[in-house]
Amino acid sequence: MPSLLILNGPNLNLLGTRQPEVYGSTTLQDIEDMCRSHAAKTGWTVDFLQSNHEGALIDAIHQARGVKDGIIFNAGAYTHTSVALMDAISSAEVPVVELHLSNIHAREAFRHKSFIAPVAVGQICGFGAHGYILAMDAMRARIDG
Ligand code: CA2
Repeated sequence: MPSLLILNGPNLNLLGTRQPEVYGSTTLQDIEDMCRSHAAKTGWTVDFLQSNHEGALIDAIHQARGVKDGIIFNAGAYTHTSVALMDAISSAEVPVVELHLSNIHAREAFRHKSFIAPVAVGQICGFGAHGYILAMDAMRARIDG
């Protein structure tokens, strides 16, 4: 069974509790449940992790090396700032799909820049919580060839 890490960055633990007009009313727990149920249907083993700490996200990427078949990564605001996360992905040798709930390209200019995009296999954004399912299917298609 292919093994997937779904990794979520800073402030995503607040989903569904604030700014529903931007991020929707789905909580991160709802998203985890949705991903686990999709994984059970499609034959994935899934680990789901959220951290507000850049170093913890880097550690999770390092630990995925040689163990996980893919990572779906919503790096939150670190997307737009973190060379360290970009370097971690580059050295991990695990395919990463970059994921955002909102369409970062339709928002403030500072959100248009992604340090994750150049080292990701692709980017999904703007589809809200459903984006996680799209990302899982995209990763699966890539792994299955
Ligand atoms: O659209 C996305 O998924 C983002 O990664 C979300 C980040 C944002 O900085 C990125 O530009 C795009 C922000 C996550 C914060 O989530 C909150 C949820 C509820 C209340 C406050 C923040």
